[in-house]
Amino acid sequence: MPKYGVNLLLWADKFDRESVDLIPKVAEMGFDGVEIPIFDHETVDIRHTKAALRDTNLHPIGCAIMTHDRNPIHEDAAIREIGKNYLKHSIDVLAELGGDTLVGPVYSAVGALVGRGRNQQEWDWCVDILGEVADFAGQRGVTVAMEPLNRFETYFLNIVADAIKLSSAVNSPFFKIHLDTFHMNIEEKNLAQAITNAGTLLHHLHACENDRGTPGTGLVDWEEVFNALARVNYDRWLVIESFTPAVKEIAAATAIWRDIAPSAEILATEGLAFLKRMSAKHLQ
Ligand code: LER
Ligand code: MN
Repeated sequence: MPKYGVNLLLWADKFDRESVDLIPKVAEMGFDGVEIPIFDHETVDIRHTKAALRDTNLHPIGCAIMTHDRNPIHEDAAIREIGKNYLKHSIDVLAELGGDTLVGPVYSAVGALVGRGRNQQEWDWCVDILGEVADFAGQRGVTVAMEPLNRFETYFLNIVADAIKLSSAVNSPFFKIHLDTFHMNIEEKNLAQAITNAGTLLHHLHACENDRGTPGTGLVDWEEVFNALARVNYDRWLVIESFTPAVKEIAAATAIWRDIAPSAEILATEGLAFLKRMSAKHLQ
């Protein structure tokens, strides 16, 4: 059976001492794990986070984000190096918290669009850096799963077919694929086929509605999605990732301009109940 998580970006735009207090709340809602945005290592309070995870029995998943000044495909070698070191440091932080999965668009800065598609040089830089990062992760018992994003957030990786290519170029058992049904709904021709093609490379799933509202209330064909997850014997994380206008920085970065659910709590609890119902039906 899969495990269920929610990304803390639903309530907070950074992970600091204050957001550690969200961990018991997530546990009370019935989740098995919590996806922690490891955006700024300085703000992560390792000691309190470990204590909260231990007390609640929640499992941590790390979520990384690349920015303009830490970007594995930037033309400035110093910025590529900062991107690589940021990923390694995130892996260390996650391992210290007891986690084994680092997810997100680890290949390029989110929102960096350059008016063309990716080029071979960027691909080669990315393969080199992610290869080194995957080795580093493997030595610490961590797997990195890269997330294709829609065309408005990245030009580097939009579809599963390209994620499979990147995975085979990096060629590491510690480098896999993270899919997000919100992005897939924009980019893929067929969600079920894309999941089936990812197969055993699929390591993490953001189970998100087409409008990032409560899973099960929109256009995503969840019957098809869960049928495909069953076909590939998926038994890893199903994580709800959404954002609200109240969390201003993340809302701006993800273009959330209106309420897409009655509240963050309703989105999380009703979304979780829906995912559990779908799993019970399809994933035995
Ligand atoms: C952003 O659109 C997203 O899906 C996140 O998982 C990446 O930061
Ligand atoms: Mn996502």
